[in-house]
Amino acid sequence: MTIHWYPGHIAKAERKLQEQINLTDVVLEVLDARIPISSRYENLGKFTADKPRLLILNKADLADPLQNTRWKDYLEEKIGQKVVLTSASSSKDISSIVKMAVELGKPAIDKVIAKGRLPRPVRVIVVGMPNVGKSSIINKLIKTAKVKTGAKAGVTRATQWVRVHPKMEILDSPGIIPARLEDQQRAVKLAVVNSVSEAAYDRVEVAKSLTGILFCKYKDIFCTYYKLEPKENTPSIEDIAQSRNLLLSGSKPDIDRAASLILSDFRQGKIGRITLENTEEITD
Ligand SMILES: Nc1nc2c(ncn2[C@@H]2O[C@H](COP(=O)(O)OP(=O)(O)OP(=O)(O)O)[C@@H](O)[C@H]2O)c(=O)[nH]1
Ligand SMILES: [Mg+2]
Repeated sequence: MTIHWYPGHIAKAERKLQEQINLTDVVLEVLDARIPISSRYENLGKFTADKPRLLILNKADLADPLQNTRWKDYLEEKIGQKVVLTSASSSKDISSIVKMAVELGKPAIDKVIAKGRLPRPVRVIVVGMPNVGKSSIINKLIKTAKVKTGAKAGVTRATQWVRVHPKMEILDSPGIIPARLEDQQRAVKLAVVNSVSEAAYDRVEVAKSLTGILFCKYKDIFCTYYKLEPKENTPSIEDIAQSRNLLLSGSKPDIDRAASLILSDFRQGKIGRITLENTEEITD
């Protein structure tokens, strides 16, 4: 299968990302909790240099709770990065993001003070692959600030910086990391979570791959949801079309509709809370 990618766009997006990161003290790196390996941008360090980073595993509400804990522990213990699990449905994790970011940015502010200048708020940017939830996180941060500061909302917007806390400002523009798609298995997972434009892949192929992963990792949940007999081999898209009564004339299974259904069921969390990658799969 081929999922296409566009090197020209990537070069341009990376230049913009670098410009934005240069303006900040702390980088909030957002991953999709369902694919913490594939949604990670391995070259981010090249752009952030030695700037502190805070990892956010977003869409935690759609991911497997057990895996969420494992991933958080793994990343904190083995890689030594601070991790916060977040989800759109909850605002309580926002205060811990602010607290940690302010802490991580303290050395940068100390430098400002050492130069004899007045202290300023820590400057933060949110960075991540398409669709991981960057705008949602920014909006939640801004909304929290609006609630807190009441009538002062909007005052700090002038220079693209939004003050979300007396000690923290956020760049009101997410750094989008283009999906590099040389690795097709990774490309499939990015397509599954909607990080890749729909025009770039074949839905039936991606649905087949997703079915394979779900059958391997979450056999019972998967088979129960689609009312399939748990057989030895991965069920086909045709099996799912039959089971869901998605038929064309002459009772032929409608594999296009079945593929779309599987993808949308997964994306909406209907099949269950699922994580497609576990810590043992880390290779580097
Ligand atoms: N279930 C769930 N959905 C989320 C969460 N965060 C974001 N979403 C949804 O995911 C979709 C993408 O969210 P955005 O905040 O637009 O993502 P983004 O990273 O800004 O996307 P781009 O700007 O395209 O790169 C939206 O439909 C959100 O409602 C979450 O934690 N849980
Ligand atoms: Mg966005």
